[in-house]
Amino acid sequence: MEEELISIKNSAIPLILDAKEEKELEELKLQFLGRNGKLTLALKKITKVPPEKRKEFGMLANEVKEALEEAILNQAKTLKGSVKEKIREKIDVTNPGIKPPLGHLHLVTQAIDEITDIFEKIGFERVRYPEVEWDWYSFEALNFPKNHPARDDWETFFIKEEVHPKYGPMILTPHTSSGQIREMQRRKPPIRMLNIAKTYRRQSDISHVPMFHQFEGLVIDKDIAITHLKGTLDYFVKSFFGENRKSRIRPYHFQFTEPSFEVDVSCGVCNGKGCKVCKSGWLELGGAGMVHPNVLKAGGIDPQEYTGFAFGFGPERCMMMKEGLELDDLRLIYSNKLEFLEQF
Ligand code: FA5
Repeated sequence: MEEELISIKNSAIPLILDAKEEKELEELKLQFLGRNGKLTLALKKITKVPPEKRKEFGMLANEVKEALEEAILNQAKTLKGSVKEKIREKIDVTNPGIKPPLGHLHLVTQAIDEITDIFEKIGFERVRYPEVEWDWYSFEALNFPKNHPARDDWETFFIKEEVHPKYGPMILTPHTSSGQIREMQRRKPPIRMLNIAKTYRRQSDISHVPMFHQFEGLVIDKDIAITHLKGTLDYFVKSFFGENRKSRIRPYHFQFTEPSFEVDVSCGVCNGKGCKVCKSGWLELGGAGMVHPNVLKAGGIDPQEYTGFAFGFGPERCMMMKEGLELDDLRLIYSNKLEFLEQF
């Protein structure tokens, strides 16, 4: 029986040293040391060895087992080394490496950064308020009575949550105007707020995305008038779109501003004369107006003492107008298509 152990050792070692691949080595390991391997089966025969010889048999068995394991380990190291050597032979280490491709900021992030810089220069402070908001901040405090039909224009996503006795249902902010009230609650005038945030509406078509951004400006101080609003809009339009561009305000209706306006920027192609791109000479930017006295009251500010203006635009649309982009589908902006994104 001892001879059997020695013969296993003598046959296994040359095979191990001859193995050319790791797989072959694995197979040899199984063949000799596996559960039904030759050595394992031979060891089981220890019960047949006379008791006085068992110790000696055991020692020899261990010796053979260790020898095989060590040979396998060494051969594995040798094989790894030779693989590395082969790779080294193929690679010319003096060649310059391949640079991993570098990404860049998304075009909407670029627009947001630029807009922030423009407004910070004239003292606006960028703030952020919750994306998941109470109905009260988005509607009621903004002078929309409960069940007012104008609420339908902000096609709102509702969160399945308990309705708050004062603040009503929980929603995803459909516009950044909710930040007006939060800002008034946070500090006393003078206020110059720039609230840029994600906004959500149940809209998805070629000119609407369900998640977009808005930037909301709010200025509250003593004697703030429409001229301040118009001056701010002109400053923004010239800084963002170019020195030769103009802004225009048209009468409109929002619940939370009085008077309210729609804001346009003169077309960059025809400079306000009217062309194929714009038709009227103007492109629509967003909404604006003088803060409604009821909104000031809801924010804890005395409308007898203070007045203010607000505006809310979409950076996605601003970016498209600036770049002169005529996207067939606005949803492309958030499609993660590299061919599109790499252009900006
Ligand atoms: C508002 O949301 C008002 N809160 C704006 C405002 C603020 C008025 C302060 C007065 C004072 P409106 O629903 O028009 O207004 O949205 C403003 C801008 O958001 C639009 O001009 C557009 O640029 C952008 N916008 C609205 N819905 C979408 C949408 N689904 N996808 C992409 N952009 C959108």
